[in-house]
Amino acid sequence: MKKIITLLLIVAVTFVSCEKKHKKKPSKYQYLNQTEASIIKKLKLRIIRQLPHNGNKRYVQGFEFYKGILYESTGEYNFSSLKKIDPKTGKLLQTKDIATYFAEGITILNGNLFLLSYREGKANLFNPDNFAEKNITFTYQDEGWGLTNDGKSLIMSNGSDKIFYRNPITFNVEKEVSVTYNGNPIEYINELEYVDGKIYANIYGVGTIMVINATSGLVEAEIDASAIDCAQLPQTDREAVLNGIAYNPASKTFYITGKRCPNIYEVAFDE
Ligand SMILES: [Ca+2]
Repeated sequence: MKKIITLLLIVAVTFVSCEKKHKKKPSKYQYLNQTEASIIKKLKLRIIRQLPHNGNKRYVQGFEFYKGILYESTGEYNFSSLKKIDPKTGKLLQTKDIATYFAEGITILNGNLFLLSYREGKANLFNPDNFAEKNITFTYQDEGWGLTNDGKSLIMSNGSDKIFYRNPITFNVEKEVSVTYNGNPIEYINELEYVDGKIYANIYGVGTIMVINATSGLVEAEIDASAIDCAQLPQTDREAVLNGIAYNPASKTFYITGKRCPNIYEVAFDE
């Protein structure tokens, strides 16, 4: 489903039906919605630096910093991989091919690298230092899309408007948060990055990053990232959509890229 080009045209904000819109709500909810709408900030994306996105496996599904190294997972059957990238130069430091399934999001927590799969319903664990498999597999329902963590729980998306908090020992769902923008559910939530109580989320097929309150699911800010539209670059195609957000705590900057994007961008988000 993620390969359907028409999704590029879908606006991710799913408005409520007319029936629901005309349903009378308690006044306090009307007030809350208005308040919420008024406080959604528009942040500006500022490009600090551009570096090459190397290798022939670049269908990005996961992007995260760990010990000063940029980690990436890529998807598609026969093109799935785990990679370590030097964030200063873009040089590939290590690549491990994932031969048997369509890899999805990654995150590293408690010394384990968790790797989701798209439709295989399993998450596998690796040693983040050398990519050795730990032979531990968790299973889950539905599709696997993005993954991040808040230092305690794994935080996972599945292409819907829901974000799932999972226990890193048992993989059980501890909490489910619905993401809303001005009271309306936002679907196609893809790659994730947790930073200081906020979840930065790529919305699949849309050049927008939503900044979500990790507790309430309310969108608090949005970032127009259309200036970094990899699909417009000559080396790519229309599937080269924005995906991949990694926060570097050392520089306090974000690294973002896209599926098959030839570049990685170090950026900041300004008010
Ligand atoms: Ca990420």
